[in-house]
Amino acid sequence: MVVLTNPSSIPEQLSSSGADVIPVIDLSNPDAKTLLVKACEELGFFKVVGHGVPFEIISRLETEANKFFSLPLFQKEKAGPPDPFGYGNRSLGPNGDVGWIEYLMFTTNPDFHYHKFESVLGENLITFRSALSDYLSAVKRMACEILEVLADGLKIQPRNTLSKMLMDKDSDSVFRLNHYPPAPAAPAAVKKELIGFGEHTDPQIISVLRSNNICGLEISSKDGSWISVPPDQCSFFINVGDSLQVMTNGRFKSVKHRVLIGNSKKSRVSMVYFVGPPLSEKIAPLPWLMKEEQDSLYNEFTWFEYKTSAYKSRLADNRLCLFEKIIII
Ligand code: GA4
Repeated sequence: MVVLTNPSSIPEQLSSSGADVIPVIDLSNPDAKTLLVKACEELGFFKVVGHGVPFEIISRLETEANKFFSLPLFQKEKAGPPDPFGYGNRSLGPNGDVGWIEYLMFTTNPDFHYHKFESVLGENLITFRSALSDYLSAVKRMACEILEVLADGLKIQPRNTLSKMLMDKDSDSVFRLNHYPPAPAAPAAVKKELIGFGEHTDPQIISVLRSNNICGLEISSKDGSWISVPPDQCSFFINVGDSLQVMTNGRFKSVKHRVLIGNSKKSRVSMVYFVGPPLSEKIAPLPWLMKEEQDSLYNEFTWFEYKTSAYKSRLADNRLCLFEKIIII
């Protein structure tokens, strides 16, 4: 199936290279806290270097992902359909969205039962699980550090105010392995706008993305133009999600992003850790960030309520507007 954008919208969708505009933050830099806050306010997106995650851990999981995605379709389908965990192909979410993608979704809960994968992976399940679990632990540690440095930058105390939602045993974080196959043979003009993952914002707190060196990710800038993100297989990219936008009362921007399939003959493989709070967590502006008499822009809700509402929406919908306060002047 070929997924095309509406041709009439192509002129506004031209993208520019983000090489100069995407902040690159070294976590070991003493100024990291100030730079993180600035990046979250201005773009809602940044690249992390000096993160301390060994490349060996990343490449082991990439190898396992490649092995899985190169299996015949009928085998992979045994691990699907996603409920929302498991294998998915073309279809994204429960409401009719599609993309040029296949993927695996997992909870990050270490007790996750892999029975859906047993018959597909056979003996390789042990290697797969070990690569996945090492990756999740390393990235969780890094995400925790980022959230603590962010809390420092925002002058929030204690510094685990944000990270405790990730470290909580009931944290509702999820992980996805995406495989974007090369575009099918088609005239160049058609291939140009093949959508891998349509535009959307992430509902969670932050998302931690790593991909191989194939381009395709684009983020939306303040003026609505698309910025293409030069891939970097050694770094992580972080985007602000809807929940962090609410917790900062709109100061941080939940960044709209999408994946387009270019002309590469190679697949794009990405791994995304979506940092989610426990289901019962109240998502509301953090009191430290509210000036006297400042009103919340949002009605209070729990992560469970937001997630439930998100799963009823289409990918490109603005999910936060349902929770915005109507202010009568
Ligand atoms: C977007 C961010 C994450 O990939 C995700 C996606 C989820 C899914 O693929 O099941 C959703 C999408 C995402 C938001 C709206 C709903 C749910 C697909 C969709 C159409 C795993 C998530 O948490 O929300």
